[in-house]
Formats: sequence, C-alpha cells, structure tokens
Amino acid sequence: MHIIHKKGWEIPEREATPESVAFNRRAFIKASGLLGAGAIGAGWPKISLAATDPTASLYPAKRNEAFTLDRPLTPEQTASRYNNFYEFSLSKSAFMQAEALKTRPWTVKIDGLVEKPMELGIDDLIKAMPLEERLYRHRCVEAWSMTMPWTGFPLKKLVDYAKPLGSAKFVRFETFLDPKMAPGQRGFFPWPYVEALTMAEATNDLALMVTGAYGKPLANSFGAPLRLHTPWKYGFKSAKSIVKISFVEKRPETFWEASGPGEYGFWANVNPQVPHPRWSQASEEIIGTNDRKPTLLFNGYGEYVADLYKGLEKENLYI
Ligand SMILES: Nc1nc2c(c(=O)[nH]1)N[C@H]1C(S)=C(S)[C@@H](COP(=O)(O)O)O[C@H]1N2
Ligand SMILES: [Mo]
Repeated sequence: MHIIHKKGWEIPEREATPESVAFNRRAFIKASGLLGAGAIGAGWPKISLAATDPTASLYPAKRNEAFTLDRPLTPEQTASRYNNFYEFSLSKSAFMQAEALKTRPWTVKIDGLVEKPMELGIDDLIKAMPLEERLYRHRCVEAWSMTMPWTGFPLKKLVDYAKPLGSAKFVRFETFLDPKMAPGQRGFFPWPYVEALTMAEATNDLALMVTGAYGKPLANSFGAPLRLHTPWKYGFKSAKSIVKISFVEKRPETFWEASGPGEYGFWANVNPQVPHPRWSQASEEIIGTNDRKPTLLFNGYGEYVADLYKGLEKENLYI
C-alpha cells in the first residue's frame, strides 16, 4: 500500500516536546473561552479528575511489587499529555481532542472461538477482575519511552474467563469506531484500530489489561476505559479504548500492518539492534527529561518473554 499522509513520528521532534504541549494548553484555554469565564479549573483538568467514574472506589489498587523500574516514574501530567491516539489526532497533543471520548456506557464484546460469546458492561468487567498496580516501562517505536504506574488485571484472567476453544490461536483487540466522536477516524486510515497477540503472548504474565493509571481510573488520553499494555513490545501493539476481544484461528491483519506493512509488523518486539527502516532503535528519549538511555532487548523484560519466540527465528520478530 502506498501511504501518502504523514505519520505522527514524521512530525519533527520539536513539535512534540512538553514545551509545545504547554503552549497548546494555553491556546486551548484561550480558544475555548475558559479564561474569560474564569473557569479554568472546571474546563481543563478533567483528564486527572475521575471522581465520577463508577469504579473510582477500586483505586488505588495494591501494587504488585514483582515489577520494578530502573528509572523514575514519568510525572502524570507529562505522560497523560504526550500520547499517540490517532482516533483523535496525529499530534502528541491528542489528549485535548480525547476529552471528547465518551467512556460510559461502554460494552466489551467477547466473541469468536469461545464457549459462549458475551457482552460485558465495562463496570461489571472491572469489578469481576482482580485489580493490581504495576510499574511498567513503555517503549514507543518512535524511540521515546515513559514509565507508568498502571492499574489493571492480567489479560490471562480475561482469557480464562472467556473460555476459548482449543482452535483459538490469536486474540484480536478492536477499538471503538465512531467518526462523529473521533475526528481522526474521518481521515485516511484502516479504521477501526486492530491489534492482536498469539495465545501464548496473551497468556504471558506481563500482558496487562489496563483500567487505571496513577492510582485512579484511566484518563481518556491513555485509552479509557480499557486498553492493553504489552511492555516488551513497541507501544503500538497496546490497543486503546477496546470494545471487542475476539479469539480467532487466522492471524489478524493489524492496523499498523495494514497502514505500513514494511515498517510495522505483527510481532514488534523491542530490539535495539534491529533498526526501524528509517531510524535507529539503539536508544530512547525519556519523555519529561533531557535523558536518553540505551534501549534494552524486549525492553528489559526478556526473563518473562524470550521463551515465547523460540522456533520463530524465521519470522521478522522485531519491527
Ligand atoms: N486505539 C489506538 N491505540 C493505540 C494507538 C492509537 O493511535 N490508537 N497508538 C499506539 C501507540 S503508537 C502507542 S506508543 C501507545 C501510546 O500509549 P500512551 O499514549 O498511553 O503512551 O498506544 C498505542 N495504542
Ligand atoms: Mo508508539
């Protein structure tokens, strides 16, 4: 496929710094008339105020101490305002447009090769699952990284709950489709957003369904009310705002494979020695700092996941 539009990561880094986020914030407040109304507090910090969320009382969840970091946490205001969320914008300030994301009512469909397909209200699902907090590193294919305190439950628990049939080989995740709500979906991309994992990846200890961050329900920009995070893979594998989880036999075509097959493959495991066709993956910019660090194989999570890829040497496992 010939892609004629610009990808988010072709935007010069300058435009994607926290400084420009701060600038955009002022522009946004001005444009929305909030300054004049003297109501900045009412209009602006909604992304960090989740008190009205029906699951708010479940947070903060107990931290699982098994997952530790080699660097400080990214401040919440930095992490929740520097996002890839193409449904809303190709710019890192998608968090502003993502305020339009309506997260209730929200239903998650589980279908495909399962004993009994079902539809679950998001609040019932979250209450049925064991929430815990995990400190995870996040490595975007664009060569930047963050560290977040996610709250969520192991994807494995949801797989057990769904009772897949033996014939299921992949788990497919689909994001909402609503071009009225999400301006990016009016543009040229193979919507809705789709990601997928093998069953072995999905039932690995690390694969986390995320419902909250920083000790409260997920801010819209992080992909509320339910997103995936697979920290050993490039960030694009971690689908946001999921409405459907399907168990399938055939390997699904994913959003990024369909958009740029030569650049974003199915596996997308982090490997500093395998460059992206257009840039090096050897190191990463730590967002919110002036630091770069060397990138680690499997983003430092090899002890959990390296075994998953034995026998797959012929596949293009990295990018
Ligand atoms: N639905 C959807 N999910 C998505 C994306 C997206 O544009 N839409 N971007 C991906 C990419 S490229 C990254 S790096 C992460 C960003 O997650 P964050 O904004 O919480 O850091 O979300 C991933 N999941
Ligand atoms: Mo990414």
